[in-house]
Amino acid sequence: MRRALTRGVPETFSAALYGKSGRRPDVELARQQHAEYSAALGASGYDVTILPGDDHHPDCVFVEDGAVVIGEVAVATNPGAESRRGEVQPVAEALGNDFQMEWIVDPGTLDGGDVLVLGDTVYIGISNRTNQEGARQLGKVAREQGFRSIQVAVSDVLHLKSGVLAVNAETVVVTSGTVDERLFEGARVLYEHPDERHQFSCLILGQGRLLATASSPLTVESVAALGIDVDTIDISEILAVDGGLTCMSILYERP
Ligand code: CIR
Repeated sequence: MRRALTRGVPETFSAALYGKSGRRPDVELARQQHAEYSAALGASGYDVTILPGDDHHPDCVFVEDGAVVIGEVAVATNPGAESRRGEVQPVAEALGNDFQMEWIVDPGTLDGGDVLVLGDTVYIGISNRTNQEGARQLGKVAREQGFRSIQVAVSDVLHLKSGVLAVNAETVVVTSGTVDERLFEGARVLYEHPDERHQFSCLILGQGRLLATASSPLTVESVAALGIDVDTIDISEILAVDGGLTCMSILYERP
């Protein structure tokens, strides 16, 4: 069965962290957009579990940052932002029903948004949130699960997946200047259209389908030209606080 873990938008979402190009989001609109997102996952055949939002953690909707599934294990993270550490436990408990759990521990820090799995490679971003020790701990788990791991320096954006996202098993879309795309050897590299910088985000839904941001039509056009079936969704309030489409869920498959 294909499962999706998501988490509701808390009342305090307008206090979510955001960087230099961000702004305070509208909570009601974010809730509508999150409901549409969860509905899109359900319509694609996922069994969706929505954990309740936690008003003490404005960023809790970004459930991807709390845990990473690699092979047969789920790794609970140690988020780089102190204010987000308390988000991890409920996510780990939910995944603990389906997976053996591992943990990233101090002095290692790691956010799930810094982890991109492509084929048998786990790319781990070194960012303001994920440090080398966190990447080392995750790399060890990845190797034990039969993957290789590669560290990627991330500039100008919050996470690795703010700068590079997979649109299928062999293609990535890169925001120029955020990562060294030569590290993705073997993958086809497309670029986010320069007029849509930091607007493109996507989530592979499986069965040849992709969910992508409505705010990046030119980039979506270049992805669709590869023969990928793309549905679009408006997530303006999520993008406002440096979120994207991968960050609102953890997708996995269990028998
Ligand atoms: C943060 O700054 O931590 C949140 N406002 C956004 C996190 C987005 N996470 C992700 O893309 N994996």
